[in-house]
Amino acid sequence: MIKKFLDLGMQPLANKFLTKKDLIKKKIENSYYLEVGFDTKTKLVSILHTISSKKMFDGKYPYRASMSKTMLNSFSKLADRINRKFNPKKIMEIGSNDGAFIKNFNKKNVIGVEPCSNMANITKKKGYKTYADYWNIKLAKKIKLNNKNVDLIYSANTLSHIQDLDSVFKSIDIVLPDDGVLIIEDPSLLDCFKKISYDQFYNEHIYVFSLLAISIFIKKYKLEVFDIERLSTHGGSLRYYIKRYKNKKFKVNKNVHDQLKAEVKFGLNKYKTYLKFKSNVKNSKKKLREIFNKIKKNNKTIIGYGSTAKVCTVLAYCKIKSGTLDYFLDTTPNKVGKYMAGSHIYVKKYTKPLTDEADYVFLGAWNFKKEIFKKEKKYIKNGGKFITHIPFPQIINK
Ligand code: JHZ
Repeated sequence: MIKKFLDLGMQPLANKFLTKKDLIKKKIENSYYLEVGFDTKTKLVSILHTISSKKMFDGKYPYRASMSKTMLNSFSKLADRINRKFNPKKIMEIGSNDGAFIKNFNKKNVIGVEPCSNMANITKKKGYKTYADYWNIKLAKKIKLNNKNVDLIYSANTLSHIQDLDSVFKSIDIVLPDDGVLIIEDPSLLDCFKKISYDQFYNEHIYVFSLLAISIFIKKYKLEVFDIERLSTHGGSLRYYIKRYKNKKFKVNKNVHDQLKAEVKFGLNKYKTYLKFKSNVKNSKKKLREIFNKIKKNNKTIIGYGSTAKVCTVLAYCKIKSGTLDYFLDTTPNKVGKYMAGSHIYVKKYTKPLTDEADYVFLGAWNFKKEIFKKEKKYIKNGGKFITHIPFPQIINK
């Protein structure tokens, strides 16, 4: 039974940036109700009203994983580990985006699957075989036919974006050989709850997974998690190493049991934990609004850093008016010069480390705090102040 626990109000499609022309023409922007529920039986946490993938993941998709050194490092480290541990013949990545992961491999040994044609074109141009399509049974059959030797499937920050998880795993079942390995990684529900990062919920993120839920779900496909890695990326992610039951090559690592224990100890299996999260989120909203209101009352300026999908949830849920922030800085070419969905805050190109652009900088990309603070150490040394809402709204300079 799915029990609702969070109501984040009406939300725009986070990655639908608007042009100046759109604003002049008063283009109608659709908004969608964002509510989140917990399935007491399957332990899956999902948003309750979903939007078709075609509306969200198209040829204008702006997000590029390569824009962050943190992500590039994480993918290159994983590529080394994969080669050392599994020595695969051929790797398939579901959701290859702009190639941040596959570029670590020889073109002959890796293929990508990416429905956003603009992203798929980037990897195609670099010579990587890329299927510009949604991950489904039809595509899986085609891939199996043409790439008999795929023995490792990887997918980062993608499976949480696909509503029909049965179709996802049926398709994986077609391609994965008996001794193959499946590695998936997505934001972790435990981290999300501990950090009160309610902004992990937006229309693209249909699920925020826990090991608890993944383990239950994959049982029907006779799959099991045999190893995990806790990652700091995207605000705290889990990387799941999965194999078929019949594959006896790998033993289930103790860290899998430890993570399950930690999730149960925190209460991810109980609805009351979800109600506590709801109350934490409400308090977070109140406090963030107070901080912004106080700063604006004192006639100080605020800009944003990182026009993330996540920050759209925050701005809409906390009802932060567009005039509160002068603009957002971002490095992503497809976002720069456009306006953010919902709030219509302008996205300005990041060209150099901060000096005295504003009195306060709101950390939209809070998940890259370490990388950003390293880049902006001079600004911080000179007294520059950041605002963050993670794990609770506050002004920080370290
Ligand atoms: P970032 C996207 O979410 C969407 P977002 C998607 N649904 C998902 O699951 C995750 O990614 C994986 C900018 N930036 O990664 C770049 C700077 O400008 O937190 C990005 O626009 N300077 C697929 O959008 C944004 O911040 C910097 O120094 O929430 C980061 O977006 C750095 C480090 C980033 O994902």
